[in-house]
Amino acid sequence: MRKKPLSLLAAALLAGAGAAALPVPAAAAAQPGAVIEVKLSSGAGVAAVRQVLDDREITRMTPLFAGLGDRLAKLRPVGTRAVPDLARWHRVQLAAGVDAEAAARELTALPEVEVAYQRTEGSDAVTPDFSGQQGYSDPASSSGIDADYARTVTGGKGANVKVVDLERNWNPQHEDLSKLRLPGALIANGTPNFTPTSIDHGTAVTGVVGADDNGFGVTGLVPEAGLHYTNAVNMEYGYDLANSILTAAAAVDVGDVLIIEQQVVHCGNHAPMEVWDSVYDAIVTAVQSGRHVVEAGGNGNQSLDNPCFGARFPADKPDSGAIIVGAGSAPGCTGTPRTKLSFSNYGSRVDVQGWGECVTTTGYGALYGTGANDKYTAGFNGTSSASPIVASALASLLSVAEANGQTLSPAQAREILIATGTPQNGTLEIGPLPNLRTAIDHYLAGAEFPERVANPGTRTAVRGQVASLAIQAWDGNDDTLTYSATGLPWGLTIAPATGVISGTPTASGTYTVTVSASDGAGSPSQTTFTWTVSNP
Ligand SMILES: [Ca+2]
Ligand SMILES: [Ca+2]
Ligand SMILES: [Ca+2]
Repeated sequence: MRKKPLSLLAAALLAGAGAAALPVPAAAAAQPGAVIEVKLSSGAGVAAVRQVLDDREITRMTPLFAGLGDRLAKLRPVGTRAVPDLARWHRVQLAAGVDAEAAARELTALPEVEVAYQRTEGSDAVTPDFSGQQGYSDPASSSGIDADYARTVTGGKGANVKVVDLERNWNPQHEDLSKLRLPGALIANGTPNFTPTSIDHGTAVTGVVGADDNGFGVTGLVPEAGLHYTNAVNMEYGYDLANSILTAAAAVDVGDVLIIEQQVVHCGNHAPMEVWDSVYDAIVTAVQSGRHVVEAGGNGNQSLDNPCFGARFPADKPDSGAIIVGAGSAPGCTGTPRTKLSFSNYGSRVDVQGWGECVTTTGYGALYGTGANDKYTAGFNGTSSASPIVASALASLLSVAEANGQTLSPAQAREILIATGTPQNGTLEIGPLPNLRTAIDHYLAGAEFPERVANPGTRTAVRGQVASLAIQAWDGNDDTLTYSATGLPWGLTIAPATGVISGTPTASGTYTVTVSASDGAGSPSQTTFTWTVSNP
């Protein structure tokens, strides 16, 4: 840290007694008054100005164009049209405290004055404020996540959490993304190899989360959150997302948030990245260590309940713990708000939705842009635009909880967002839209949140052969859950404390099984599935 220079006053005192009288420090001088530009009437003299303003009110009065001197002569008119008489213009510097508006009005009223007005200053062409177009921040009644409300709650701007965006490229030089320029913003996975064509994508995602709250451009939903980015591609190994996840998770703390902004083709179209086994294991590792993972649901218009993805998504493995995000329609864009957009993946594994269209943020440039670093769009879309909206809602909730001395677990936070969200429209499942007002208010009030049990999908077993299935359920309070089941195949039982069904089926047939998980409050959560036991 640099030493603060001595003030003039202190320096003069140190020079010793007998030094010359101190000049008035600049800071103590009066603020300058306003400037009025006056154009006198033809033939009138400056004495007219003195009819309105006396010497105490005027600091200085000079001809406005006097400084040009002989150069004005070079601007000889070439036509016959009358030219302005520039000599009639004067610049009046008012003393501090003089009412410029009143002075200009009185001057204008004089017959000797043609026009008089207070000089205003022009400004650089700066980016307009587009925050009014960020409808996703609006209250739930307008199909937003109500970050507007969250900003009024201690911690609600995200100050207590970090958010890491995992993808291919960003523009850290963007005028509205100063946080990407902070030391440590890049959490590098190896030597980054940024994909040039992806620069707008990461710029748009990070803008939704953390664009500067500075009066121009856009404002991030959690503008006080730590904003970081991790490259999915590196010089050493090429595409390396699984390592990106673990690198980012290790660089942040328990209770922080990762966003996976990538998708991969599986079962014929785009799917969430966790269908890739190494990515799944990386996600599970991150979530089990208390990091929250938000994962784009993918733009494949596929049901994740399709058996191609396994009896349950993905590949019949347990729920990874990531929050999988679907893309819902935005109000005033293409359809009924909060319905599945045509391209969005859907199904029971999709937890919550965000706006998948008409998202105003940094990057691209169709809304505004004079150069590479001041581009904005009003049309960011896909599960790519939905995910940072959900991640921001999550970060805000987590940060409010931290402000109250509590670190929410990934399961707990996911359940709160689901339980308090604004229900979706339409029947193809993309989950509710987070509603921060309800989530935060209920959390702060110590509300009871429900448990939720996942459907394990259609099961098969063979008579006489050992079978096992772990039922998964979660609770917004992290309450201890008790499991029970009806309709199990003969020979199978469920462990009340763990939800593990096990045993050896003794009779073939098709069984309709209903499992329940209860947190002891209200009614239990139930799900029903078919279990077919075949003969060996
Ligand atoms: Ca801004
Ligand atoms: Ca509960
Ligand atoms: Ca319950």
